[in-house]
Amino acid sequence: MQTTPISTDLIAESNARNMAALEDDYAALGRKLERRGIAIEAVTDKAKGWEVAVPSWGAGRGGTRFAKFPLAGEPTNIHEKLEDCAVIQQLGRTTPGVSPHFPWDCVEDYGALREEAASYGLHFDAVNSNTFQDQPGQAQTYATGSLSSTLEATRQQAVEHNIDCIEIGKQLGSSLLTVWVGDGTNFPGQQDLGRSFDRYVEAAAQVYAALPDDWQMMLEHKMFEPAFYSSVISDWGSSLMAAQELGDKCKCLVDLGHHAPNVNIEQIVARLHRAGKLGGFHFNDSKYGDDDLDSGSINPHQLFLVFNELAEAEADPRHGFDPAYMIDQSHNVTDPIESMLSSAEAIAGCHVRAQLVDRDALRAAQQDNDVMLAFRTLRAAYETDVGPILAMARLEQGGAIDWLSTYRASKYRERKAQERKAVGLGAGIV
Ligand code: AFD
Ligand code: MN
Ligand code: MN
Repeated sequence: MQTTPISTDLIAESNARNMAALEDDYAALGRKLERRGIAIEAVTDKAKGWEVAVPSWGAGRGGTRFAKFPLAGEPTNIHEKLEDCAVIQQLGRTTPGVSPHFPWDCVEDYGALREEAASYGLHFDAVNSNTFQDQPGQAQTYATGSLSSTLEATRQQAVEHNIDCIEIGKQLGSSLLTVWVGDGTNFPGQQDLGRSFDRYVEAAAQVYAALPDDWQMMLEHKMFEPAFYSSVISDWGSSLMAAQELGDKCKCLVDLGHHAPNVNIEQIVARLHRAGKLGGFHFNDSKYGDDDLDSGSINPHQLFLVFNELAEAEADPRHGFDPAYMIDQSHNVTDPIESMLSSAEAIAGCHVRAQLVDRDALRAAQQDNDVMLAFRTLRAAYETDVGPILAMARLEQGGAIDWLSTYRASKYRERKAQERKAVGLGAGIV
């Protein structure tokens, strides 16, 4: 018997009110797609099989370097975060995976935590290590680096923490480790740019050596922040070099916000796929830097273009195709449950639109250098409103057609505000 934080009767009542309109819209879209030779049911089935993991840290209110504004009823520990993730999955039906972060989500008994997640119909996705922040009682500081530190003891501490994360992940049923380090410099001359990369690769190799056979490790690059002059794994080139040196079980993770504005991220996706090193994604959106805004809220077209490359990669797997999809964003002013439902829908929508691209026509137009036809072929898919497909996929899997009004009608957050202890004020991104 699964635990359902939102009343299934409430979902059913809400769906009953929205059913006729959805059936009407779905039938109209079905006829439109049929004219293009596409069977809507096949697309809906594809939508139903698609998943994106949510980050445990995304369940709480995030903040900026200046402030955090807590939300009454926001989760204060991994158990409450799981409950909120269960709400997201119950209503949206695309997010059964939760990506935990350590030591933020440390508990005594990981076997019990895994069962707790399963009781909600959830499982654990990639485990994330944290060597970008010092913890109380920690022997060495990461102030001047972790895996790339000039200090042997600091590197060793960072390696051991990553290995601990693998051990926890095994108990949670995960098979992926994501490594993002804040290592870098704020001053020219502060560190040797070549040797810091050498040290990173050498230390990361010790983590790699601890990976079980069926595990993968993903390196997450980021151009800047917390270091503002240089970062050790600053870009996909550095990430790819390190992943290639480390071995087959190491791949690159693309966080959409970790690039300079206007960088052609979809091309990076195509390049990493070509190299057999496309490990996965952290979805979010940005306008200026690593803003961690909600996926698809600023530049939905870019998100679509990324998914177009993914659909292309899936059709032509080369070395294989199995990227890990995750959300990684910071919700500063919204209810994180609403933001993640909205984001998961935006991401799934781009996945579905990419399925609608007439790939044979696109390739033929590309081959013929028919620029306008190639562009319009892609654009036809982007401009298709796939909302009815997403809503039908939710409905058929027990979710809510209109997740926002259903969630608000449930008064979930108001109830949690009565039950949960208040979180403190303070600043900090996460
Ligand atoms: C960071 C990085 C990385 C990290 C997370 C923690 O994107 O994924 O684990 O956010 O908040 O900006
Ligand atoms: Mn990230
Ligand atoms: Mn980030």
